Amino acid sequence: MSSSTSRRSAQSNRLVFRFSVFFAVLLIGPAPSGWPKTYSSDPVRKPAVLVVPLDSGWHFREVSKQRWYPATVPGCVVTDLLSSGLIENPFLRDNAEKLQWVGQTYWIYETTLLATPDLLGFQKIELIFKGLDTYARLFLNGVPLASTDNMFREWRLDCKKMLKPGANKLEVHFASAVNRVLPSLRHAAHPLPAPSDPGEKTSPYTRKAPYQYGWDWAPRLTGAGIWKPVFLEAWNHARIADLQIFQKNVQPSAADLTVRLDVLSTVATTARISLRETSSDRKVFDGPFRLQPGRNQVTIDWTIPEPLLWWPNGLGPQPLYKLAAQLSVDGKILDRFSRRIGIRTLELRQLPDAWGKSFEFVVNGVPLFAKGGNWVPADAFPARVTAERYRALIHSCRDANMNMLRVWGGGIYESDVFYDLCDEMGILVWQDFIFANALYPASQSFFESVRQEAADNIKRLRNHPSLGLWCGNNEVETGWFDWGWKKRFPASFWEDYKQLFHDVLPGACATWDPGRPYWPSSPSSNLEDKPNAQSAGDVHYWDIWLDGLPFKSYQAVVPRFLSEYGFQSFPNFKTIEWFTGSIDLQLESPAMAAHQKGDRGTERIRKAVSQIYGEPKDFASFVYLSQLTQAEAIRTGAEHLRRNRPRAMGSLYWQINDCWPAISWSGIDYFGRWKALHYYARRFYQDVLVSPYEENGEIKIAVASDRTAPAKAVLKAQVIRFDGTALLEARKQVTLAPMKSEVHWTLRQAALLEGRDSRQLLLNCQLFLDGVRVSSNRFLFHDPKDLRWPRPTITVKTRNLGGKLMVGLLSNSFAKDVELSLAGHEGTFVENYFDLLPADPIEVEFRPEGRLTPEELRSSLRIHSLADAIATK
Ligand code: BMA
Repeated sequence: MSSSTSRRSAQSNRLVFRFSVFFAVLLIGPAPSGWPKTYSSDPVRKPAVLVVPLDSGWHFREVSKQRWYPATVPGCVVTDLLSSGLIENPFLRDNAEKLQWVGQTYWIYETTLLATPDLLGFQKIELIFKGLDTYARLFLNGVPLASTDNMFREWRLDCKKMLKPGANKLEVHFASAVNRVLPSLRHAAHPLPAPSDPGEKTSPYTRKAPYQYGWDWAPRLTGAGIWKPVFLEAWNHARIADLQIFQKNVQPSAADLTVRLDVLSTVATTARISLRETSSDRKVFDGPFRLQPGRNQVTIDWTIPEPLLWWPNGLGPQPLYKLAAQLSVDGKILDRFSRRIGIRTLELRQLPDAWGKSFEFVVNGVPLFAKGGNWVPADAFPARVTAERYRALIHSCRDANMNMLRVWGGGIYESDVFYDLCDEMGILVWQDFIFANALYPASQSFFESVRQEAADNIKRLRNHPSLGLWCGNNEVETGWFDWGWKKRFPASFWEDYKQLFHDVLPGACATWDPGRPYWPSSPSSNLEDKPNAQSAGDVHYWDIWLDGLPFKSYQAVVPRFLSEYGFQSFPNFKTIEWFTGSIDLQLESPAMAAHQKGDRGTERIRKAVSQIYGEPKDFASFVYLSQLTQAEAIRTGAEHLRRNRPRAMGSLYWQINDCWPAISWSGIDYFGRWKALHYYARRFYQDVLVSPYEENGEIKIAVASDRTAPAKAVLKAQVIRFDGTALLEARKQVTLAPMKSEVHWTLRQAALLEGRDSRQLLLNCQLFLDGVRVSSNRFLFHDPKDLRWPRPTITVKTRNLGGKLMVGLLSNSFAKDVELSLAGHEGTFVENYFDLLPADPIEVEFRPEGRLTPEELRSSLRIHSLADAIATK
């Protein structure tokens, strides 16, 4: 660093601070007596706050039975029953359907907590439940402590007076979420609609994850449980309750931030706050302030000179700053608290333009084409999703060149680790509030519960740079206008809707997270037009899946931002073998039917497969073709959207992942195995994409660029026979305009094919930057079922390349959708479901789980391509 730079930094580091109106700056007074002599079990994080995790010693029983069984906390009753061998695995065969009694039963969880003299010596002792699913009554030593009714809230309960020295009994009594609501539902004049709830439709009345009631890709397993951590927090005098960082002004020279601390105090005293940015180990602030009993707020200005900006994946790096706060009195540390942030500006830009009104996220002044998909909970039992599983899934999204995930409103507010990983990997999060496909009660108590739920989750998530948008709900506005609710229900229901999604929730956002965009529903145009208007707002487009339209029909729709579109497929064959137990491996078996929750799902897949590919040779071929069909559907949609940048500025397909092993719209199955779709996504989401398509008898070759700088490129187009003979070839120098899509070539199909057998031809398009092929794509002149497929011979070589296991492949004729798999080993191919052109070898890395030699890889490798799966002509 030059001396002038360091001087500049030093100057900006002379921080100006101001306290909020609640404070006066005073000198530090003498320490109050009675500070604990020894501090915390966790000296790094919470020096004077004693945190006692209550994750052990739990057992559970059915309310009407006497026998106890061990329980895991955090966890849930279904997984506890499974661990004790009391039920069969709900994910196998059709077991889930037989387990409905679990959700209709009342359960008791119990543990003993030990109150040591150390603990009891604290002034304040609070019992914290980070999440209870859902209707629970809590007892400490038999005395009622609280009752809960919202899975998404946190509960902090003062329990100091109720604790006795030694053993204390903590009980959690869970009611059945369904049965608790049923009696009142029987008398309702207008039971609330909930078309996606396959049961008694109690779900709108209960603040519990909607998908657990069953969805068109999820089993119905309503359960109950302590699904998030529970612990005691003991403290003296004061603690830091929260820390919020506002980014007021971000410029290349400096970022002006405000740090707001919430400090709870039981005493009037003078304390000292110090703030440090830990990655650069810089002091941000150190000074005294006066505490009053109750809630205190202090605001401190923080300037970061020449800030490193946080970018979404593909646009730049993801530097993070960590701010550590320390609260002390008379040199004794009372509490520590830290938060991580990324410096960036973010705007949801909606401006009138030639097509209506834009809908685009703008990060650090750069309009972002959102590339990603919809995220659903990664398990029917969310407590058992480990950090490793989250990491693998989000890493998979990053690897597929995604920059945005929509946390869909029928699931859960995700765990902290999810947002941490999104921060680290540059994935922006479109966060729905958890309301989906239903209308909701309008009582003041319901609104109050939602307000609390919003406060808890907004406060928990608001410092994450990945958090891009709060959205009121999934498809509730659509339900009102397009699913007949407007006709069926009193107009007052619409007023209730507006109160919740146009008042309560945006109000909560304005209070606790001003500055972050709020969007009332997905899809919506914010009531300026009907939901799903193509001129403004976001759209869910489902006609291709629901009406069986040809995939090309995507080209007739140009939304401003497509936040849902999808197509189902079967999961990886190994996954199917797992859930069926390899018994009855065929389309219509009971196990298979139990794992297909979509309306006529398999029928729709089968129809599309036969329209595009013809008849599969066998069941395994059908599974493979179902994945190609799905991948091709979404590829067609995604490429079309990208070709329409900047009119269309987002592609979030339905859906990224699964909550159990199933036939669904996911691109990654429950076990984390990538389907063909996810491999395709990696290609159709790369920052520069060549995309050939047909329109009115013309073949157009477009290039979409998400790069922020222009680039000179070479575009190469060839008409090739499947045996490798090149019939036509042309090259063109093109300039790729930044953040734009353009057609660079228009060819008349008839002229191109004249006198040739188009059933054995393909158009191969390649794009080179500085001599390197950055994108390639092919166009076929017919559906694959009508083509004349040769049977390719693929030569394989495996080797160890600097510690990486590589598979080299060369084909003697066009091999479409080459699928690599391994018998008897687990691992991931970095590329898969790709096309091999004759004389164009490729090398693919394989990342094994465990050790594997190149020879073992070679001998267990299975290679298939399209010609192996269909009857060739
Ligand atoms: C979308 C979603 C979900 C559903 C999916 C597939 O509209 O919002 O409700 O699972 O369709 O049908």
